[in-house]
Amino acid sequence: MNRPTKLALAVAVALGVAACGKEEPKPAPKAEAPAGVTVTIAHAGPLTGSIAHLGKDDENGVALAIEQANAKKLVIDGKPVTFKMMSEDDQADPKTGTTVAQKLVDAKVAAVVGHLNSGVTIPASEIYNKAGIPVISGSATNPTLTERGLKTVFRTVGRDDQQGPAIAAYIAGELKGKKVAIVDDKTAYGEGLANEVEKALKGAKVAIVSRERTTDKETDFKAILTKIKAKNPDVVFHGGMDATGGPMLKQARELGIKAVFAFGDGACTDEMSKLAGAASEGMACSQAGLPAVAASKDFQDAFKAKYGEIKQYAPYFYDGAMAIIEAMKKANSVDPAKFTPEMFNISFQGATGKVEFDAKGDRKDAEMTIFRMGKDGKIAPVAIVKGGVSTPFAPPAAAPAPAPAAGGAAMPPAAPTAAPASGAPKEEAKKDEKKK
Ligand code: ABU
Repeated sequence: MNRPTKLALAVAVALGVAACGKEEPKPAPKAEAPAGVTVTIAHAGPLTGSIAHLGKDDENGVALAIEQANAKKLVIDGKPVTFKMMSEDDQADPKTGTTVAQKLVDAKVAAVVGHLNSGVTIPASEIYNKAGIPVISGSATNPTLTERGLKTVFRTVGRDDQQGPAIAAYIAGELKGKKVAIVDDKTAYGEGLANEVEKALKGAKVAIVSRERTTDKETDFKAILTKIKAKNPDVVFHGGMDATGGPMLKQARELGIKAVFAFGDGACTDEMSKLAGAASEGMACSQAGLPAVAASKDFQDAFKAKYGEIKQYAPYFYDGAMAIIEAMKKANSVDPAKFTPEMFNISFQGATGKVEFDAKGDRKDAEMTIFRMGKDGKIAPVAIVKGGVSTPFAPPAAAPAPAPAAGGAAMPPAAPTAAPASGAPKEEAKKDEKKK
């Protein structure tokens, strides 16, 4: 095409467009995706110090719950929700715990899964309650936590007034304790549980020959152990964590104390065999919930693949985070003022069984487990105590196969006639004198 012809064509096209008043067609506007929201769920617990191994386990449980919830791409109130975790170290210290609580409130987290220690969770929960933020612990067992009428406080484990009678019945029954020495670490958990055990043992006409006190920071127990040795008890109960329980048990054997040692959940860990060595073999302990080996297979597989062995409370912290998310779904809101009341109405199959809360915020139908430490340095469940009834624990493989439930049902305990766990002492099903 020569130049004049090209020019004429361009002019003609321009005139044509102008005459029709038309422009180049634009692509049709896309439907706008609703803006997503990011919701922060906090974890708080001891991430440094002598029980950091337990705090980290809890944090991992919360992280796994959040990761799985995000994978489901939840939509709440019409908006895609992304959860993120903010985790803070309370150093197992009540004062640091309240500072952490204020920090989390100021950060406007939607909920807190924590703390580990009763003595930290109780004061911290006052701060969360004032701010209208729910808090749920997977380990704090002191009854006071849920006895103050606060409608924002929950726990996925049982209480020490359930756990104390359970381990006391084991001490009086299976261990045939006639003379028992009791020690506590002066924390809300340790002292409270020791008091419950003492009360239940006295009710069973067992003599308390010594009542000693230490602290959760102590490392040398020789002075109190020397006093205990003079009383020649057949069982020693310590209300404290594994960080004190392990060294105490080791030092007791070094002093020639032959009594069986018994503990609550704070010292009911495999860590005891690392801290006490061979002295830990045969120790008895209780947990205020089902053992980790009875947690749902889905949970165990996912947790172990990512974090390794479950140390203690991870399934309970996982269920704590799941409970918060369930309440948000039920309320169709991520606003704590709207979803917190729904915590009392949720019901779901968690890693630790059916999760429901009573009017106080306590776990409904909490089950207590009794363990013994084996030669292999691992605690093995020997009995489940529920509603005051003790049933021998059967490993999940021996239990009747449950119908699979969404989220993975926890394995039920064996029927009362089932065989005891291998290597565990023989256990007879029996009724506790006190039904809780
Ligand atoms: N339940 C034992 C450890 C946590 C606490 O209650 O302090």
